[in-house]
Amino acid sequence: MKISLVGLSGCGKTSLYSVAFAEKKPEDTKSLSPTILYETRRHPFLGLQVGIFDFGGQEQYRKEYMEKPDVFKGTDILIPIVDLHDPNSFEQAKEYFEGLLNIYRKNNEKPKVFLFLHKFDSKDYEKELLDTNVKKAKEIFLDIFKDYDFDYKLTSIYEQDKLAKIFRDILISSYEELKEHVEKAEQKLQDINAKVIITDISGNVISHNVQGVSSGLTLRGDLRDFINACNIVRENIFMSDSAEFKGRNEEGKNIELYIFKYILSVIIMKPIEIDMESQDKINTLLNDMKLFADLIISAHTE
Ligand SMILES: Nc1nc2c(ncn2[C@@H]2O[C@H](COP(=O)(O)OP(=O)(O)O)[C@@H](O)[C@H]2O)c(=O)[nH]1
Ligand SMILES: [Mg+2]
Repeated sequence: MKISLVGLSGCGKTSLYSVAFAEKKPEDTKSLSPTILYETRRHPFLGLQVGIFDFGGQEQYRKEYMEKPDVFKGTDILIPIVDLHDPNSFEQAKEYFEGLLNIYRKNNEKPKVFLFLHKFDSKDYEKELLDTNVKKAKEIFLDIFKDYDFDYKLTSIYEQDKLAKIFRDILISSYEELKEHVEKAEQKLQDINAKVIITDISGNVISHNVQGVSSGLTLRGDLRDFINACNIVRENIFMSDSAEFKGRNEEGKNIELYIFKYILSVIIMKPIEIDMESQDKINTLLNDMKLFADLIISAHTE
């Protein structure tokens, strides 16, 4: 799956990538240097290799890849990014996006489009101006993409959890069924009396009910290592697709890790003595996730 992030220089492409996928703190993006030509990164998600293309937006590069449209080929999801803090750039961004759509037309491709109206925050920017710019941006950009499977999002790197969810939803948007499962799981998690974290095997968080366990899409390093170690045991010692692991200490703290189909992991932290109702809910959730893993596998082989 190829995702292309495009937009004028300084609109926030590299920051978006860094905060959502690469565990950077929003503040740390201030020292990023401008992307030269373009950068590709690979990110595994639910067993798929997701390629993320960050196209440097400076004028000289824009010209260059407009002349070599092959770099845009095979894009499944196009994410055009608009800098809401820079309304004077809107017209230029519009021209750029229209040029891109021309290339896709020529290549006979029709990616899904998620427009990011980005920097939707008042960090170093006035709130009133922001609202005006959102209105203006909607007028300018929303109907460029009307022939496409299109949606738009108001985004900011300073809302890291929301951003991670947006990317997660975009990544699973190609699988209608998966989306329903994620939404269902998300609801269930709210009323389970235990800490639950659902991730893929590489540590991309899909859903959780614990504060502070992830940075963007990425699960905390120690828990990621835990999954990784268990996954190695599953593969080399159990030699099976699925496995479960349990640990406890003397105080009655309990941790369980389930791996379903070498692709999905569920971590549960709970007291040893847990009420029946909660345990029932946990069991239902686990069954659901097992099914979810099956769905992912069959989606891949389609
Ligand atoms: N306020 C605010 N600043 C942002 C946001 N995203 C990126 N920036 C800042 O915009 C500047 C340019 O970002 P960068 O990612 O290098 O832009 P690129 O040229 O499109 O890759 C950096 O100083 C970032 O800190 C955002 O959501 N809100
Ligand atoms: Mg950049």
